[in-house]
Amino acid sequence: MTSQRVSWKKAGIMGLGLSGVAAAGFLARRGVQVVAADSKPKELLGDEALGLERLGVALRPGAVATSVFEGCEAVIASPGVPAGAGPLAGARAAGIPVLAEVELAARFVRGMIIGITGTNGKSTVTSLIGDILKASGLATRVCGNIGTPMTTVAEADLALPDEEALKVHYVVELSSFQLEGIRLLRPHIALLLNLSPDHQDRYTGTDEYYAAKARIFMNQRGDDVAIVNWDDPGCRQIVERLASRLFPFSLTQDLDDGAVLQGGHLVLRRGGRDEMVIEVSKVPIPGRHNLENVLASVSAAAHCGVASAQIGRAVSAFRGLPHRLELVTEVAGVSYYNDSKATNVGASARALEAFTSPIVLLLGGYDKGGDFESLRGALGTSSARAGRVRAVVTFGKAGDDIARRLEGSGPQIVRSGSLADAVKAASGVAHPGDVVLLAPACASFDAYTGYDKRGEDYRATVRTLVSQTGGPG
Ligand code: UMA
Ligand code: ADP
Repeated sequence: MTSQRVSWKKAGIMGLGLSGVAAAGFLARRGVQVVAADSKPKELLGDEALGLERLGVALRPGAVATSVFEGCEAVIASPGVPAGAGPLAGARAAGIPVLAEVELAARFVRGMIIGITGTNGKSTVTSLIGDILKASGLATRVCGNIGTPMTTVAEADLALPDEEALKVHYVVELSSFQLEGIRLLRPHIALLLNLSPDHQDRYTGTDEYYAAKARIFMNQRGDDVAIVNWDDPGCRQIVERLASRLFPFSLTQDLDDGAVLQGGHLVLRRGGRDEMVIEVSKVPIPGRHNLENVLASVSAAAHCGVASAQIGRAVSAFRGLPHRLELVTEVAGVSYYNDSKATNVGASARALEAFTSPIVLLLGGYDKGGDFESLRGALGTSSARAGRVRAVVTFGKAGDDIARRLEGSGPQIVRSGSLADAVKAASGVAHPGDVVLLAPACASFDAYTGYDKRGEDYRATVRTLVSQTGGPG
């Protein structure tokens, strides 16, 4: 195996989804003997996973023995496999390092790594930074948790000569699950966007979850940059022990050095000089949280050497990602928004801030241990947004539990069954001029394979309303 940092003859792969298939193929094509396990039975594995056998990968589907990785020199764990899973525990007990797929990839890339983490906004920021860098002509690869395994792009770049490879910018979305398994991965620019409780079905508490996020900074050195949300107390606390240069961003504070909001403009302040990047009114993605995302993205692009005017142009051309506060259509004067990617309470709370009209909020799905009571403040009559949420419609597996936990918080609570039932119920309680918002604060896995499928179902259901009412508007 050809890398200064990897010399394995035999390696294990745990989980044969996107990351596992990419990592297994990468290693097998480089002559490593690979054992790849997945708790699914063979008939449920995808064609890509089954195709690995042609590369000589030994597949171990179904009930996976704790000793399955015996004799391996490393195991690449897919992010969705909990650290305590038997085969991973077995590997660790045998002294075999358990690493993330992004760690494997990072050992082979020669360019600059821009790593993005935080509870919410990662994909938006990853994609916006990617757009800005591409628009300015830099060689850019967008990868990681956003959907393209980093190993896939790293493998394609192995063919580049050094002079080109050194110029590549890897914009990598990093989840807490991936960061758990890094050892040497060192982002030259690391972004921490925000911290709020999430994935409490996987961690023992928020401390453990936040500690996983903080690992993004652990290998940074003095000449690296840490871009951090200065309005988020949890983020500020984490950076107390930084080895790299801090570049904070804030919508509320006047920083000496950093990215700030000033006089209706997003401004980069460096070495006592202010550079206007874009007027707030020209930022095309809605909500205050997206201004934070833009501040974070322009900070990263500026540290890659992109000029402020060029950054501003690329930001104004950004259309946002599907399933994030996306307007589906208007039916009978009611605007239907799809924020299916709001899979935790923090994202749903921020989505509410994006509207001035009364809202009918759709909550429900697969509960990851969400603190729904913390939404009571945002919904309640005692809050500054009194009356803004007209009704909450709950749906899916967690629906009844959420309804119970929000009972008496202010708005009308309507219990429903499926997402389609919820849309129907919402259309019954919404008034013309209202917003119906799917920002469910839960994962989708009770009824869908992912947030995207749930968002597509929501769009389709809303469009059925259009045909029933005889057209939009
Ligand atoms: N599996 C086991 N044992 C287990 C759990 C899973 O064998 O205990 C197997 C499953 O049967 C399946 C495979 O592992 O065959 C799935 O692996 P995975 O869940 O790690 O998913 P991948 O397809 O490899 O996708 C992962 C990320 N998924 C997760 O973190 C859950 C993708 O992020 C990411 O895009 C992809 O790697 C490429 O880097 C998705 C995600 O939901 C979008 N991320 C979470 C989020 O954003 O909240 C963190
Ligand atoms: P991630 O990749 O971290 O899940 P996304 O950009 O996909 O982030 O957005 C996920 C959800 O969080 C969406 O519902 C979106 O509207 C919301 N969101 C985006 N940026 C922020 C932010 N900075 N703070 C809070 N919520 C956000």
